[in-house]
Amino acid sequence: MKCRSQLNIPMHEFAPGLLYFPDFYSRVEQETLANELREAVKAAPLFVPLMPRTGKPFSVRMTNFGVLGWVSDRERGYRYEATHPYTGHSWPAIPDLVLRAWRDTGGYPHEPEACLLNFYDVTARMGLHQDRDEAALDVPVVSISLGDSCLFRIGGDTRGGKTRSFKLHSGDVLVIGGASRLAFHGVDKIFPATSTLLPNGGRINLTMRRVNKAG
Ligand code: MD3
Ligand code: FE
Repeated sequence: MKCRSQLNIPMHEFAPGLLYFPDFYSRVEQETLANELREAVKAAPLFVPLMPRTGKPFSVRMTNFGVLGWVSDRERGYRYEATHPYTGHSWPAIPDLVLRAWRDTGGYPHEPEACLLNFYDVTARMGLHQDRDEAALDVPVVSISLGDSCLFRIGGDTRGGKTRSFKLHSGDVLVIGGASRLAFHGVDKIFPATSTLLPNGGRINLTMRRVNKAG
């Protein structure tokens, strides 16, 4: 397997375990990705997850690819499921071009089980949260941004601590592992009309994860 040091991909370490790969995907690759995602979303339509207990809807719409997908509803809360909550079908496969980011940046020798797609219209946000629904908390999360730029915020392992903000742009890849894996993070703002990739605007974020240990 070729690792990042053999591929000479520019990278900045924003914080321990938080690796930033600006413009990982070229414009042509981003267009291919957007077209592949459009097809996959026809098979696994975007849905609005609901908060556990309160049933409050997320402002972000979601779907998933891979063996397992992240879902949430009022009664059963956050969890990974093998099938789409409305169609009942297995999630579509993770596109190869998406897997390339995992293989070239994540430094983990096994394939991801889950790929969550978050779609933000220009008014959507994601509040500060930790990602801890995975048993494999030692494996990095690999995130791909497409479409309009956003303001991403990340803090430490406790709520209410100091946070830092970064802009993420279309084609960028972020790897979150090590000391950053349990950091609180969120998306404060989408910057409208900052990309021409998605004809109707908005932002797509893909996050690939290992859910279960080993394998
Ligand atoms: C930092 N997504 O899906 S991606 C999520 O842009 C999520 O849609 C955001 O937070 C988005 O859970 C942020 C970057 C990211 C992903 C996972 C992380 C940052 C993270 C896990 C731990 C710490
Ligand atoms: Fe998250």
